[in-house]
Amino acid sequence: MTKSALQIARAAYQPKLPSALLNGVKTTLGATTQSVADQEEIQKLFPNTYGMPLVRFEATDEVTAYPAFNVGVILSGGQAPGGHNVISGIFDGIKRLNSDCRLYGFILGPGGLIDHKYMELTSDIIDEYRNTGGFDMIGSGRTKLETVEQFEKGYEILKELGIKALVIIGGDDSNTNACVLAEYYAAKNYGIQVIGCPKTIDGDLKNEMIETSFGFDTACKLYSEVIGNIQRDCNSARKYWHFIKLMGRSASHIALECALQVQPNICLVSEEIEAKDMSLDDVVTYIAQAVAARAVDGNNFGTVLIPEGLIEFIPAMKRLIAELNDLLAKNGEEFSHIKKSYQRDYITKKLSEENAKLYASLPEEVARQLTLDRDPHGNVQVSLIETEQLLAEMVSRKLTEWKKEGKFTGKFATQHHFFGYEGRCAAPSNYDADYCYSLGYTAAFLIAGGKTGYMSSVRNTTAPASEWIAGGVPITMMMNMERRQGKMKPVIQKALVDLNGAPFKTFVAQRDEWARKTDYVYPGPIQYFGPTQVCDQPTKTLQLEQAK
Ligand code: FBP
Repeated sequence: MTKSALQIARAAYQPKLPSALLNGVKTTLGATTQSVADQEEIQKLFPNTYGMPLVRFEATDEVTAYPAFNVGVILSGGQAPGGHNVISGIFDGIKRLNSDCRLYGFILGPGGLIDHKYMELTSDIIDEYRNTGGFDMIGSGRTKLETVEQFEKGYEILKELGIKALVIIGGDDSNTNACVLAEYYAAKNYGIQVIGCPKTIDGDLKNEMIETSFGFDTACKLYSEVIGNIQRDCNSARKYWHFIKLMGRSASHIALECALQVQPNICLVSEEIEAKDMSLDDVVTYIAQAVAARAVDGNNFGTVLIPEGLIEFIPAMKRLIAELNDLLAKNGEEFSHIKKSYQRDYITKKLSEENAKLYASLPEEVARQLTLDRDPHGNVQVSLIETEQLLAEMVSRKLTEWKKEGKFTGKFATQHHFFGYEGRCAAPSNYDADYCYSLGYTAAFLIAGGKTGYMSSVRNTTAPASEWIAGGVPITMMMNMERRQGKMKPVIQKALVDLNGAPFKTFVAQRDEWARKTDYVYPGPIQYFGPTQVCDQPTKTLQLEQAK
């Protein structure tokens, strides 16, 4: 495999570890825990893994000898920078406990466990992937581990390979499934532990004990670099408004973090739009007003950051999408035979008055996307809707009207961008390289300590790595009951942007100034070598959240 110069140099980087994990490690148990809500129901569903204590690892002079054991690892869901370092952390951690320990990777996500597709991860394989981005060492997948048949198929191969513990590296849903699996194996007395690791660029798997999900840091830094470059271009040419959609599924953490890093003219935050019950027209008017105000100063350019999940958070759009889902579920067959040019008319006639009006106001292409792009469950795939284009077109229409009324005197030309996939497999920043390696290492100690149903937790990460706090959090502690596909289910509570939190408040305090002035910041590319204030800074979100 041909390697870039950076890849070669970066392979030698030794990720930093909390000092508690460097020599002898002692386990301290904290108080017993409760789920964040619905305690009685969650306790009933998880009789073996509910209420367990918090675990904290501390340094000791005594070094314990452990018998050899085997571990399995799965990468689940979307890629996030640092996944390979979690695996190398597990590998180095278990080898330090006993050099005869073995690590097996299941191929292409949870599906590999069910289909018995795996490979042993030996030191030569691990060394190839240290500090690299991507999940290509073993691949990832989105198969959900949720049925007894799947658990039993998994057990067959785990038993065959003599695996004592399985580490599932995933987001909120994958870690929920990890906990269900832990409970199942515990109830069956199979002697197999399950440990979770918090992964997702979306940043929405966090709580009191999990400061951040890995990958968020690198992905946001990469997007901020590119947005910064666009801002410089935009401030040089002074002729375009750039509409930039950012990945992140429902939560707006990525958009907000990028805004804090680059100081754009506008950043929409879906959670705020929902809380204020804003309509699509309100959002469009808000942007158009900023464009018109800058035009008065002669600035016919700017940047607008848009979170991927925005559409779902506009209450009126949510209602329209729900009605469209039902309508197409009922009339899908008939609809598919209607000529393209009549399809919009057909839908409009069948919709309720309020939704018909909104649907009619949408640009042609977006209206088409809302009716055609559906997932296997019959839902509109909102991530495929070109929100950046939708908003740009609607703002343009509004400004044309305002021009006639004399309310807008400037020019309005647009460019659109979507940043997502290019950030998910970037080489992990020092923060993610260290954090992920520490998460993996911590998982190894949780396994050695016989823990199951825990998520690996590394906290205090705004301090130097030596002061990071490593331990484990019972996954049931993060759960509540939510309606999923018509049924109440125990799930890890998703963390959306907290409108009372420091990151959002900091943004709000400055956004009006950013909107009117040109106060761009150009963060530049992620630095892997150099002074710590350039290379090791965590995200602004984390710094603001952790500032005491
Ligand atoms: P995870 O939640 O599994 O980490 O995935 C994150 C994500 O990148 C979202 O931001 C995005 O909406 C989604 O994956 C895209 O999914 P896919 O990779 O299937 O296109």
